[in-house]
Amino acid sequence: MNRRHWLAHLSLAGGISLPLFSAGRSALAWQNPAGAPPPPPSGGKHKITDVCTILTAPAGIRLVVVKVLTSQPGLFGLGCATFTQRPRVVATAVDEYLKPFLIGKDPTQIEDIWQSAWLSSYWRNGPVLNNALSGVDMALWDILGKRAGLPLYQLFGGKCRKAVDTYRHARGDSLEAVEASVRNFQSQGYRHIRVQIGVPGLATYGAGGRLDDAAARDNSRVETWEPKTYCRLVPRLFEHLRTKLGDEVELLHDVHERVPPILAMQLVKDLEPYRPYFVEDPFSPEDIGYFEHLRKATTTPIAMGELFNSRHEWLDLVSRRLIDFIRVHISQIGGLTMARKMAAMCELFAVRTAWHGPGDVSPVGHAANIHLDLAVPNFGIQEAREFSAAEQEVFPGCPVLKEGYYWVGDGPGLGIDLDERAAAKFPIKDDPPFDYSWGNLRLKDGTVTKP
Ligand code: GCO
Ligand code: MG
Repeated sequence: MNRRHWLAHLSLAGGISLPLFSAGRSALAWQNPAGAPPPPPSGGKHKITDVCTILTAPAGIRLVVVKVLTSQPGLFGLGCATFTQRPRVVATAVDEYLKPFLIGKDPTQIEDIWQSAWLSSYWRNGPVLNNALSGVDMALWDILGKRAGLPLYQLFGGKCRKAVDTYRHARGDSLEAVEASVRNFQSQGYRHIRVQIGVPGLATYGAGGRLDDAAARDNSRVETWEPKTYCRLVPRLFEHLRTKLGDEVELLHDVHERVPPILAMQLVKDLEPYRPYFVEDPFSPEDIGYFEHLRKATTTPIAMGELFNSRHEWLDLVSRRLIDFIRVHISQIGGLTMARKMAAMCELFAVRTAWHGPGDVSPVGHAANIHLDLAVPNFGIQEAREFSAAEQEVFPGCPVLKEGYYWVGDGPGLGIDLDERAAAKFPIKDDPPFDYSWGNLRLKDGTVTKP
């Protein structure tokens, strides 16, 4: 078989991890009758010629997008590498470290590039390096799809569903305000709605923050939080919503890890009679040992994972069936290559996917989420958001929301573009260089607490 056919075989494999290069000669005989050694992993005709990051904030949130260019004129890929709290560090990891490692390599060798880039820093698994790797990884999948002329969901095995069911965020400062917000989403066709209620006088996650001292220096503006009132209020919110809205609507809630574990256990138990679709992040990654106790205490479905980086954080939770939804930020775990493996493993343990999809996932990252959502059998739900006019200008081909479902086009690859000129109109703000509210949430006595 000549070299061209060899490459065609690789493309057809669509990135499926066939052990082509580790197999012995006899295993390869059917493909390579002449007995010539297979080309090395970087032996393809097309090469990576450049890798760069684009930092942009069309919706005011700092986004990091990676672009991988190839020797084939006009063929490039895009990937999301957004770690909004530290965007410039990710850009450095891509521009200064991954780029030189990747130039000249074959962009179709996605698995090999993932494995080697991951090991290329020796120390691995952090949010910076994983996001950088993800930007490259998604871009390589995008390139593969464009070369094949197929949308990514097709390369992942084809659609398991017509579109992707989503949830949106309802919020308010009173029971009635949250109810009105839920009704508003229902009237737009949403069936799943996350509900968050503000605790009067406290900076409550998901319900509008309260800055205590707007006159203070940026880096010392404290927000105040105490968990007990919140833990009493949320079950009352669910009771109110079930009474007013009935049983059909699926209600979700995000604890955002900001409650001491034993209070979170009580809260999740107290919500059980109102049948939440899931309760998210009841514990922080540091308190992971509590999940087995929670499982014994309640049948409320649990979603977890947006802060996870490493497989060591989720393997045990999944294989011991301690959670129901895996909710990682795909770029945080290293991109689509790792997320596909995670989804496959979760499928075997009846854990469903609910990829993280807030404002600090770029439209490119949302497109990646959706392609995977379409193709995995164990899809659960997708956190969604509307894209502003500015975002649509910067990212032509943004996913579309219709009647509560996310849709992507059937263009090749991720099916989304980046207009670099438009992106330049929305530079990321360096003053202040990041959002100081992280790390400044404190209890009334001044003790710092999880955000
Ligand atoms: C969610 C999240 C986010 C995070 C944010 C941090 O469930 O959507 O908890 O809103 O707070 O992504 O940067
Ligand atoms: Mg969350």
